[in-house]
Amino acid sequence: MTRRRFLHAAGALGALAGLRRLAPASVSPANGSQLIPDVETRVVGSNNRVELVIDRTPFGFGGRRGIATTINGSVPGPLLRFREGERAAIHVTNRLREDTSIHWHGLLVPNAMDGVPGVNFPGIHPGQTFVYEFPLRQYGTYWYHSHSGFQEQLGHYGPLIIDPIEPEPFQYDREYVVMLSDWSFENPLKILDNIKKQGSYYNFQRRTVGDFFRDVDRAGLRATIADRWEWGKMRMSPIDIADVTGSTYTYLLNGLPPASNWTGLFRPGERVRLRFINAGAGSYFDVRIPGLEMTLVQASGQHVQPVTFDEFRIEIAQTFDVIVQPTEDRAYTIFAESMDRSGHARGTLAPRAGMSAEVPKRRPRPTLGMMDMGMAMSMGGHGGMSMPGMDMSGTQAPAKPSADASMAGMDMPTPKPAAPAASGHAGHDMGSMRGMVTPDMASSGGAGVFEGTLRDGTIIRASNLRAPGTIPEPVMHAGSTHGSASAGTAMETRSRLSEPGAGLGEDGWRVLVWTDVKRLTPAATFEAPAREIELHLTGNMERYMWSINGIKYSDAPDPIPLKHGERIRLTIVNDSMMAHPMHLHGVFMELENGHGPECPYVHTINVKPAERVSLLATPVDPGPWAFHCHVLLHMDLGMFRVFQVSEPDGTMTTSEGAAV
Ligand SMILES: [Cu+2]
Repeated sequence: MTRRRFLHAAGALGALAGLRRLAPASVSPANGSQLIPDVETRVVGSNNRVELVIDRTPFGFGGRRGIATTINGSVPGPLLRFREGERAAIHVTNRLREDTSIHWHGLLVPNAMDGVPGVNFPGIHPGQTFVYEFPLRQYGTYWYHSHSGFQEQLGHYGPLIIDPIEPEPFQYDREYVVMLSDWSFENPLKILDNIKKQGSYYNFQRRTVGDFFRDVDRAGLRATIADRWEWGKMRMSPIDIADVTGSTYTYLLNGLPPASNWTGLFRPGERVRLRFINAGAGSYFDVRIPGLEMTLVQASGQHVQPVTFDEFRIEIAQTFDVIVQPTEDRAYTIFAESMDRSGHARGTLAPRAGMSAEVPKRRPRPTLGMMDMGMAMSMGGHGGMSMPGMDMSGTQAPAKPSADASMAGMDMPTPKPAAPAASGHAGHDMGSMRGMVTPDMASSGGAGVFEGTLRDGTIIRASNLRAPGTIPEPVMHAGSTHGSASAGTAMETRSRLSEPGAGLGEDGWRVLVWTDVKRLTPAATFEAPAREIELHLTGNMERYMWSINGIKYSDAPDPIPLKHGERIRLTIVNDSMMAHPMHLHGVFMELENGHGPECPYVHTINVKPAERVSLLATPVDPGPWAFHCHVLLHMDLGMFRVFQVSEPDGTMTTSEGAAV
């Protein structure tokens, strides 16, 4: 009997709970009032019936108390575990005083079971029970969360695993879910209020006068002033890495703050599978386990070719399954720094309970660079997509003398009359550069034949020029800046899948990047898309506005129509200065990372500042499907759209059956 078969057989009997519990017995109630789920949700009988109750429960640590929105009384909610090929029947009862919902993140479910209020169903009203029933059409590590209000920020999320029918192509001896999240004792409405009044409210790590003189030393007074002026004009700061930070967040690992030290046990030499899930409402994590290398085996729940590294950045709403093999009889720290370095989550792998290892110091906060502003041009017209020597996203980026040099060396079409130069850089200052962008430059990327623009500005093209699975060419931005809803439109957008991201890659460690990830089995048929749909992510950090194509979802943009079974290329262009983890419901997307038929499947993809990401998809399940940023506040404020997939006969219906 293979290990997996054994696991499933045992699971059906409700045994082996120790393997499946989120928190091992070593994490005891002595840690205070944390709501540790201590019982897995059992799969009962042959119909996989699960009962979930959404309620409000007192929650606290470190002497502070709040009220969490809980699922069966815990944060995170219970681990749900099913088997591929079977059906799930999940009864969700709402004991809150407001509506609730559950969305099954990454699962391919019938539209009416997707759980997005106002898109797929009315929501679950107080006192109601809603039954989610769907076939389990896939294997892997996923999670579930509320799609109502700010409940996700308040604890309404949990892990979900579907064991595969086929044997897995890798071996392991034990496994743990490692669910990362962010908790605040502030009401999410208060957080939003604070940040709307002042975009930098939670950013205590502002640049100082000392930083200014340091940059003057390095880059000279003129370049430093130009840089500061440019950032100010963009209503951004180069340290706007995260908008809600450790000044209000406590970062949790399996529901526990760092001091509680969640611990997973191992015997030296065992292979341990860690199912990382980022359930943060607004936080990216940079994860490493000093002393251990990690091997990626699944991403977004799907098998990938093994790739080994020392550190990875987990995007919000993403899942990565890694295998580690600790051989020594000692403890290892699982260290998950928030991307902006304002805090960390932490846990331990140890041979015995109660052990701990050194907790690394957090690194200095990263700053954004010229690349993030879409200002680092393809030099000399070579049009290279990856410019390894030009990565200026490191900590010293804005002050590097080479930044100025790169601007001077740009190969540009004939300049149009420029905006008034503000820094006296005689045409080479960045402000005038943006003035040079013209609409006719927009199509120079050669992505395909322009077909038209939807009313909300979504661009539709026939897409038959670029081979499927290839990386997008850099593209100059069109003249439109998406209006007042968008500040600091990136001048040039390009693929950044080969870059580890701001603040990573300078420690001498191997960092996972998306161009390293290939699906395990190449696609048997890998067709070119018939159409390309291009959306621009837009925002204004100072006014804390977020939108797509400059239009908020509350301004009622039409659904974006898709045909059942059509092959599309979805191109997401980030015109803002912050990263956005974009999630499309109802379909797996194939990330075009240069590997053709080995492009990996994803349900969520991070789009870095000034990045252009393209994905292939073949939507099949009819109905309206949500597409949104997974930063909860960005979604709430309008970075949200609906894609409407037609019935096989071409008609459009909503999940309630009404014609659109
Ligand atoms: Cu966002």
